[in-house]
Amino acid sequence: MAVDLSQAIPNNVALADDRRLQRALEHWLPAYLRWWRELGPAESALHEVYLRTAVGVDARGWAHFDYVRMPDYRWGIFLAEPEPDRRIGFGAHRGEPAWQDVPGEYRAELRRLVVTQGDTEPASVEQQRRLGASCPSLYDLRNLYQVNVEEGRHLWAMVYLLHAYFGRDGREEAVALLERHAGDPDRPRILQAFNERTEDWLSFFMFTFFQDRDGKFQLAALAESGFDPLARTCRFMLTEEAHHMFVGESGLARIVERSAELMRAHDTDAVRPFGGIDLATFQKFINFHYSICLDLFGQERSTNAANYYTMGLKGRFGEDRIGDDHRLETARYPVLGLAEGAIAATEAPALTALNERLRRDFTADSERGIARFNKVLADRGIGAPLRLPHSAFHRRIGAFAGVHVTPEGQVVNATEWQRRREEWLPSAADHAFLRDLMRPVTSPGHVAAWIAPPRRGIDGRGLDFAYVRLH
Ligand code: BYC
Ligand code: FE
Ligand code: FE
Repeated sequence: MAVDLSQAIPNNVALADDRRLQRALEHWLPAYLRWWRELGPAESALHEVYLRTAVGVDARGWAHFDYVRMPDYRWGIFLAEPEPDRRIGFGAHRGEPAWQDVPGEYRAELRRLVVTQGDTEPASVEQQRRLGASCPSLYDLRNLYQVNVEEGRHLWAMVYLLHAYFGRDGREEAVALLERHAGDPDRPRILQAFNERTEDWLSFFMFTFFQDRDGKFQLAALAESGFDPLARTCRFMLTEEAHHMFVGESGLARIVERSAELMRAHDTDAVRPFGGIDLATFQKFINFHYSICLDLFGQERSTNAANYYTMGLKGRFGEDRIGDDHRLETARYPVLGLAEGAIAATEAPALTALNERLRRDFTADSERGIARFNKVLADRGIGAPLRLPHSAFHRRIGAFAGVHVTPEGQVVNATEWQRRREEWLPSAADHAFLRDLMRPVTSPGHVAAWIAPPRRGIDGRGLDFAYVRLH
């Protein structure tokens, strides 16, 4: 399916052949641009940013780099190529042809999944709005903006589905996606982690490491959907998600590298006086971001999740690589819960435990990243101290909401929790320290002292390349 770049809305869904849909989306476009101007990256409208723009859905279509002013970015609608004769891979409809339209009986559930997914995309842009003012380098600033425009495109992806397949209520939902805002007390974003603040670059890299990884797993589960347009949209979004996680993982690895150098040079863990971020602070940010992201998977036992699966709307991560019946009517899965004041595993029906299963896949993937940070430390002679906290730590959704659990998995009372909270989670003083530390570095080739330079540039460019021309 050819990509049509001549249109106001670049797309590979033959939008020009569907005048009504095209007009509806062109009507939504100014509202989107107003939102970008008001709640997108602050004071960025005139900057020329060396961005990658999708001009096709294969690997080659991804190779287009040029300077772009972000309001002129070509946000488009791109679905992965259709798979001939695709069949539904799981649930009650397993083996039936994938749906090219919304099955009427599942319309409400599908719309809800699309809206929840769509809500997170602009939320993240809002959360990251002010980071440009404290960027550690032009290279990093460009990466922030690349992530932002792609999250904007992910919003377009979901808005396309709402407009094309959900009629009038879809159009209303598309408007509402621009009316809820991250952290707005009256109209917050749907999922709590998308209402938190992302004020400094340690938080940004943690966000792209953990929260975009939730994106990876949720999108992978939706990429299995029997509703083929959703599956194809998510498959293309996953190619963008990989870059977001690269930004997070490499950013955090560079911070750890710099901290390790300072620890060696000054023979101390307390590197703040030398302009670095101490590992104790780094660990607290891991604890915070990992725990709020665990909440994004929903409750350990969820009839919603069971229904989505049985209906064929949302599968498991790597569904076709799993060697079972893909219906799960009788299968069991271990789930953690609280029994007589202690954390214990019990067996639950595998269908209701699907959120928990996806969460575990996410944890395993996160562990691999943490191991890489520990390798950076080990290579510099520092023992492996970074770790993920216990999955019951600092939870607001599910079996451990309202229970106080230490990062080691010890249940404690409220007094003990309050007394030790700042040992485990970022404090106001930690945030103030980072705010103070992070002053903008905007001359080409220069990098802030709290982070090591990147290994290599973007698109074969050097580290002293002007990745953003500031205006
Ligand atoms: N916060 O049965 P349960 C991304 C609600 S990130 C607030 O367990 P379910 C991105 C739940 O709605 C990926 N409420 O829920 C990353 C339900 O409400 P009702 C985003 C929550 O449906 C970075 C009730 O609690 N995509 O793309 O099984 C940058 C019962 O819970 C939360 C998706 O999430 C929460 N954390 O699971 C940019 C995929 N958790 O029915 C972008 C689509 C649960 O009682 N969403 N609740 O009113 C889903 O698949 C599901 O909605 C969830 C929740 C997995 C989120
Ligand atoms: Fe996204
Ligand atoms: Fe992302």
